[in-house]
Amino acid sequence: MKKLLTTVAMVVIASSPAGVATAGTTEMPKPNLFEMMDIDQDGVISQQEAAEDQSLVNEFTTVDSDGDKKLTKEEYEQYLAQAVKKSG
Ligand SMILES: [Ca+2]
Ligand SMILES: [Ca+2]
Repeated sequence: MKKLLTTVAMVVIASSPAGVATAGTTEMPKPNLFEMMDIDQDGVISQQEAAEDQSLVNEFTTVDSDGDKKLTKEEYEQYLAQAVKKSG
């Protein structure tokens, strides 16, 4: 009966949250992206931090709608929304 236990354990692992992530991702907001980009966690993305994302660098001035050379979460989310539209 040990074999059955092993099978059950494997099924449990397979259905853990890590496996769920691939299912049903039609329109998921990604709030963590901003935190990932904001390396020094000062609440804005500097041009240096934006260098992680080449397409963000290319559009930095466009995305930075108030022209302070920093992207707020709001500005970055607008960029993300546009990027989603483009990738269609
Ligand atoms: Ca920052
Ligand atoms: Ca700005």
